[in-house]
Amino acid sequence: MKIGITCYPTYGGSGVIATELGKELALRGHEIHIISYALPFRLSSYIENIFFHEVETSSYPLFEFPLYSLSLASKMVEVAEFENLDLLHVHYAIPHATSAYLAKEILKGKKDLKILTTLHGTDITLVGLEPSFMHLVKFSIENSDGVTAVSRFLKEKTLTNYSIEKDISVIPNFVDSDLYKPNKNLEFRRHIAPENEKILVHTSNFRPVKRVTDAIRVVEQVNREIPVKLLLVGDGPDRSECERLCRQLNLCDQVKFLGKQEGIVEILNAADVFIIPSQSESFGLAALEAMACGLPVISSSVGGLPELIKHNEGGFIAEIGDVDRMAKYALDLLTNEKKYEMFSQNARNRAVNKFDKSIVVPEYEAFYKKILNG
Ligand code: GMT
Repeated sequence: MKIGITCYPTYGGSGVIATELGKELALRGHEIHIISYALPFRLSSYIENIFFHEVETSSYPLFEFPLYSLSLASKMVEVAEFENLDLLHVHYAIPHATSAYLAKEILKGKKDLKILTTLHGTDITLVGLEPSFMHLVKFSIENSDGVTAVSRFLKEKTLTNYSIEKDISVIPNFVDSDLYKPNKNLEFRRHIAPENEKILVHTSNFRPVKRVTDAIRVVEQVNREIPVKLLLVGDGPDRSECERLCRQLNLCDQVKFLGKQEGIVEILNAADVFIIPSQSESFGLAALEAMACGLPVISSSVGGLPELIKHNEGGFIAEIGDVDRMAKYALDLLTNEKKYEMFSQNARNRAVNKFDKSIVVPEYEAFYKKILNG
């Protein structure tokens, strides 16, 4: 198949899934055309069968605001026509699904360009709910040829919040478990913490929805009982607030801010437990990547996280903001070697058996075929 993929190219789960999907589809012999304003960060080297088309926006002085959605639609038309695409798979509804709809309409009569929209999370649960976007998101979803959501939670939210009756298929996030695998990184670990210390890790974009300060409060409590470090990977609007909290709680030695990092597998493998205390999380790709590396996960009980993490098997789930309980769970795991080993193995097994790319990518392929034949 000849497939166009549009996504946000910078940090963020939807861009990661879109790019990894493109890479895997290319390996399976499909021709992939990525259409975005920059090269996705996970596409760092040349891969056969993948072509990148950059969307440029006009800087004409009359346009006080860049017309990205329109430039994107124009580029979609151009690529679909000249590369003879079979379908366009857009990740994150705003504005990608709307631009795709426009492209499809422009091409009518010349070709029937099929559109598949994958909903990822904040496009539905946060941004899409803003009154200025609500009608646009509903319209764009209803006019896609196929729609997928990354969890049952997100599917239900979409149907109820936007009063949509369209069929939405659930295709979860996936991980390359040959790459994300247990491979204890003792060298890196020694740089971070002495041998007797345990290490918690959290990766995110430090947006308020991630509640990163909860992870710090958990570490404060755990550290009263056993020596522990927290690795914070990523950057974003809440980072300064987190740094301030560490100073206030006298935890500057305990909490290490690593900023944005490329070598996530190595960092995960230097840690013991992954913590994700989010306010809202439609799937939790970062937690899946940690599980694949054999890290038990402590999470909040929101969104799609309970679909990913089996409570009391490969991790623990607590109410949003219940820092006391999260700290208890962390201590339970970090002070009980046998239990830890069992949870670690369960986490890895669940990632491999349910969410490996070899299981999930064929689901997308089957969905493409269904749309093209429908
Ligand atoms: O808001 C974010 O965390 C980024 C966002 C994205 O679209 O890049 O992540 C969402 O999509 C990921 C991939 O499907 C999911 O794993 C994340 O759970 C989801 N984030 C939220 O729902 C907050």
